[in-house]
Amino acid sequence: MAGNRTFTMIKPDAVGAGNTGAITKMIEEAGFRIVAIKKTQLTPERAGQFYAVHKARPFYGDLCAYMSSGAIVPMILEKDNAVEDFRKLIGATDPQKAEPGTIRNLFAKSIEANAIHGSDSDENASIEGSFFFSGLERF
Ligand code: FUP
Repeated sequence: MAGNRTFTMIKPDAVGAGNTGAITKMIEEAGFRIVAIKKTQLTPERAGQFYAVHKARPFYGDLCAYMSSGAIVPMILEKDNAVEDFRKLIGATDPQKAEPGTIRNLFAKSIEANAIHGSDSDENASIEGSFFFSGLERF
């Protein structure tokens, strides 16, 4: 059965451009409840841990440098079918391929600076949420 929570973070390009409010509004208007939210910044080491799955990829070094270059806004979100519905709301990794009206289509600058992350499975949503937040049982 599909889970009802996913994890997201607004990335440094979108936070730096002042789009945190506009993106958060889109997320809430799409029916997601914000369970947890904060503003923080990753060190290159922490960014490397978060994206460890991509360690062997050619873009890994640049990605870690970029993801630690400015503030991010991680969130845990709740909605029926959260992971799949959120991936639809953000659109394809490459903003050139993202459907019109998706968050990446509207706000991303490039495939690297692509405005927002969305977990790709219930299991990763749980792992990634725990990377930034603890003590959420009461929410
Ligand atoms: P997504 O699940 O859509 O975030 O995409 P991936 O897990 O495939 O990639 C994670 C992040 O790596 C992307 F958000 C941006 C970065 N990336 C690149 O910088 N270049 C690429 O060619 C692919 C991904």
